[in-house]
Formats: sequence, structure tokens, C-alpha cells
Amino acid sequence: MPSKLLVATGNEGKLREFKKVLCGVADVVAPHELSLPPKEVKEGTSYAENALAKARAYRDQFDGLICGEDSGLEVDALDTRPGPLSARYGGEKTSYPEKCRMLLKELKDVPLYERTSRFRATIALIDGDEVKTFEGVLEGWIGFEPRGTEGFGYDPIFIPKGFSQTNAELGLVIKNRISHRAKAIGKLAEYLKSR
Ligand code: ITT
Repeated sequence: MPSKLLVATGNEGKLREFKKVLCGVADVVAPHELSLPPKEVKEGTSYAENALAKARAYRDQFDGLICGEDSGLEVDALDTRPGPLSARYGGEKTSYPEKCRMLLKELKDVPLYERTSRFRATIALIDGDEVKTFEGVLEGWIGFEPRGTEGFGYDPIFIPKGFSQTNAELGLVIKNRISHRAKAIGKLAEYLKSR
């Protein structure tokens, strides 16, 4: 019987990816599925610290494995912005289609070869008294216009290395094979299988 794993996220897109990749390895649940309230976690500038803070926020309310994940989009032409602040880029209330448009506007004079970018994800797992972290990176570049309808967040403007379509055009089956989060969750899966 797989152990229950609370994934401390309010992001449905992330949750879908955790459920898919950990299928058969852990019984993934989100706070809202256990009627636990969303938590306001003050995010800083490190993915690992943010991920751990998200997991810690549920420690008193859940007796078992808890993980938090923090991720972001790093754009080289913007000195790796927005990075860990990706969710707040352009304002917390700004929609993702709008954030994508704003980012494309910032890059309007940047040529193809300077549009390199990457998604980075860090998962922090609280396993009893221990904390484990798992990381994953997806290299690629920022396109010139939003394309595709699948995925979430910045997927319509991110073209992974080796592909000509955006994450949002490639869809979840391919994304779950190559993504930053899939890589980090894959490492988490190996750990869970070995413990
Ligand atoms: P939780 O904190 O509740 O987990 P969040 O959406 O606030 O959810 P983050 O603080 O980790 O998540 O912010 C991650 C940001 O990076 C957010 O703006 C995402 O849209 C973006 N991002 C991360 N992974 C992505 C992916 O696979 N595809 C598209 N955008 C992604």
C-alpha cells in the first residue's frame, strides 16, 4: 500500500503532474482534498527554502510525508529573472496570459539566440525528522508569441530544448517526460521506493 504524501500546493497544474508521475509510488493528496486550508507562505529568494516553508506550514496538521515544491522560470536575457519570484511577476493578481505577454514585451528586441531560458524546480520532503531536497531543470528558450492550450503558467511561451513546440503545445504526456518538475518528482519517487 503506497504511503500517503501531502503535496503542499494550491496549484492544480503542479498537483496533476505530481499525481501522474507518482502514480503507484505514493498516494498523493493536496491540502484542499483533506479540507486543510490554503496557507500563506512568505516566499524568499531561494527555491529550496520556499519549498520547505510550504511543506512546514502543514506539519502541525498532517502526520505523515509532506512535500512542498517551488519552481520558476529563469530568462538569461533578464539576468535569470523572474526566477523564484515567477508567481509574483507582474503582480500576484495578474493572469498568466498577461504575465506571458509582459515577459514577451520585455524580450521584444532580444534575438532568438539570446532567448535562452530554463525552468527550475526544487522539492523539499519532510520525512519524520529528516528533510530531503530534489531538483530538476528543463532547458529551453522563450518563443515570440504564446502558443498552445495545455499546461499552465508560462508553458505557452516556453520551448524546451530539442523541440519546436511550446510546452503548452506538447501537452502533459511529453511534458511529464521532460519537465523540471518531472525530473525532481522522479528523484523523489526513487527515494520513496528506497526508504
Ligand atoms: P504553490 O506555491 O501553491 O505550489 P505557485 O503557483 O504559487 O503554487 P510557485 O510559487 O512555485 O508556485 O511559483 C512557480 C511559478 O513558476 C508560477 O508562476 C508558475 O506558473 C511558474 N511555473 C513553474 N513550473 C511551471 C511549469 O511547469 N509550467 C509553467 N509555468 C511554471
